[in-house]
This record gives sequence, C-alpha cells and structure tokens, in this order.
Amino acid sequence: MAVLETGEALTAEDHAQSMAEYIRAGTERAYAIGNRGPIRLDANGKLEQDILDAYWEHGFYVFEGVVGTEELEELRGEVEWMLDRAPTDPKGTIDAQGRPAFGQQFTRPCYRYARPLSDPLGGTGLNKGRHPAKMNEAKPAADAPAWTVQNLHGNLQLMDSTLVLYGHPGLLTVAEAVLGEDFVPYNEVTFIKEPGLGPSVAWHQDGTTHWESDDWDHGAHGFNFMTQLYPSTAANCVWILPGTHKQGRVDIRGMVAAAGSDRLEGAIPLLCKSGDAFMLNRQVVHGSFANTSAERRVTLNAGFFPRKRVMDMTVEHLDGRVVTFDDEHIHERSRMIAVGIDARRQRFPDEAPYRYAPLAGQEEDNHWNETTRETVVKNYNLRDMYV
Ligand SMILES: O=C(O)CCC(=O)C(=O)O
Repeated sequence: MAVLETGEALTAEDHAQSMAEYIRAGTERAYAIGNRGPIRLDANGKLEQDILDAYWEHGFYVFEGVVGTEELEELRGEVEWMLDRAPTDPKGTIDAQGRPAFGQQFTRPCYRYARPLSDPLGGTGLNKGRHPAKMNEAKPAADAPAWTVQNLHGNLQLMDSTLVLYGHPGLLTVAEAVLGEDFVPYNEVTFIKEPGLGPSVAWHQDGTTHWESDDWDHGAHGFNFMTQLYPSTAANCVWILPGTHKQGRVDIRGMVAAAGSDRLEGAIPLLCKSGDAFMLNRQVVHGSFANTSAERRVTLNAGFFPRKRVMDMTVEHLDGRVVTFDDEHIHERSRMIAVGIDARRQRFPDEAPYRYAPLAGQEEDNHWNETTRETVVKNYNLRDMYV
C-alpha cells in the first residue's frame, strides 16, 4: 500500500488528491487527440477510412452513442442482478441475502474478486507476469466490505442483454474493417469499479504470443471493444499511452521508475458517456487506477482477433490449460457471433443484421433459443481463445 511521508497508508481521499493534477493534464491531452465520434459507414456500408486510419495511428477510437437508452437499461439491469446474486466472498456459495449464489451451473467461475482499492496484479507473476509494476493502493473506508467484485467472466452466458449487444451490426462492421471479414472472438468480461472500492488494473500490454514473430505487426494481438454502462471518467476509467501498439514490448517497469509513481507521463484517459464504446488495440500500454472517486464504472469487454493469429496456435491459458485452436475449435467458438446476431435480430427486428461471412449459410444451426442456450452458449467460454 502506498504511504505518506509520515508512514501512514494513503487514504482514499489522499489517493484522489494525488490524481487531481494528472487527471487535469490527461483530460486536456485526451480532448486534443480526439479520436472520437459515432460509428460512420460509407456508401458501401464499410467503416469510413478516416476512422480506421485514426485507430491505427493512436491504437484506440471512442465510438459515441453506440447503445441507446432502452438497451442500456437492460444491460445495467442484468449486471445489477448478477451483483445481487454474487457470493459474498471468492469461496462463498451464498449471496448477501442468504440465497444460493448464482453461477454454480458453469464450469468456470463467473465472479472474480479483489480487495477494495488494491492492486491484485502489479509486480506479481500473475497473468504471465504482464503487469510488471505496482500501482498505488489506498485504504478503503472503515465500513468497506472485505471483497469487491472486480470482474464477471463469460458475459454472454450470464446476461442475455450482452449477447444482444454482441450482435451489434455497427460494432461487428468495425471488427471486420480492422481484422478482416474472418475475424474471430477472444473473450467477454465485465470490469466493475465501484466508487471507493474498485481495484486498479496495473499498466500492461495484453498480448502474450506474437511479440517476437517475424510477421509481428501493429494489430498482431487484436483489439477489445469496451462498452460503457455508466460514464467512464478520468478518475475511474482506463488510461492508455497512445501509439504504443506500434512499439513492440514496452519497458513498463522503466517507465514507472522514470515517472516516479504509477502516473505514467503522456497517458490519456478514455473518457466516455454511458452508451459509448471504445476500441482498444491490445498492444497499447493501458491500465486503470484504484477508483477513489464517487462514481461507478461498469465496462463490457468483447475482444476479437485476426483469424490468422490464432489458427493452429497452441497456447497455455492464464489458468494453465494448454489448448490448440484448430479449425473446429475456432468454428465452434465463432458460433457465439452468429447466435449473438440472431439474438439481436429477435430483440431489434427493425435493425439490419450484420452478416458474419465465416458462418454465412449456417443461420439455421445458430438461432438463439433455449436449445442453443444449452448446446452452444453454456460453457462457451471454455473455448475462449487467447494470444
Ligand atoms: O477496465 C479496466 O480497468 C482494465 C481493462 C483491461 O486492462 C483489459 O481489458 O485488458
């Protein structure tokens, strides 16, 4: 835990104060770069080239107004339900009301916890050691709970509204523009940063496999969409170092040492309103600070890769499972895109659905219904791909 000169641990108020000037300067830089606006398509229904160019230049783009009010309410409602039914601690099976907690039917745990205002990853070997430097932790309020839910894992089997969002034609058109029409899924995770509790996510680059490849490029580890259910403010949001997706592996520990704190020089906050979604290149240096602000952030991540970067790769997942992504694996995992498109077609029948080329003609097998909930969606995240 960070300490003051007096040797006392930083309180949440001290932490918030230590961020004030950094937030002011970062916000100014964020608005100067811009890289934001609605999803714009050209006459052929493809993403406008200037958006694509801006993404490749800086490694991110903020899409404004992606989710409308009604859809936002549905998403928020389901996240709230998930939190309401969460076990009270990481090993628990009972929720705060004494009911059996949700999620026992899934093979992989769906809730992930952290200590309030802590940094569970920085400076540890966890996540393949990709978070090399510790963030400032702070002392939570005396009445804070012992644990806070940091993530929901496997969104698409937990909350139907996220499956509907997954089929969003605008977002999928963006994915096609960046990765090619045979793009494939990665994983879907919710990040929750409750006010006064949300832990930090130490600075990192996401990719783990292709850094030394002869054909490494600026998009070798794909990207994440991060859809915001509440305002993503400079005090609770993801911060990034623009352009670092072009630099190969970056010496994060050295940068933190040079900055003299976890407040890296030149970083910008990814500011969003509720319903905005940003696209972030996984090779960009990024992280988030302990949320000592008064505002909640809830972000739905959905990641995608270029197919050629996962095809026939054998990888060790973060939980130690060794898996080869052969054609059958990729096909089965990609069915979630087709089922998501059908879920959206049912929920928003007036919207033109996205056409996912790799599974075109297989719509009959990939309807969203109670059968595919069991046969395709349940435990779909055992097939998450990771590079
Ligand atoms: O949402 C956050 O706070 C961090 C997200 C992140 O680091 C990631 O998705 O890789």
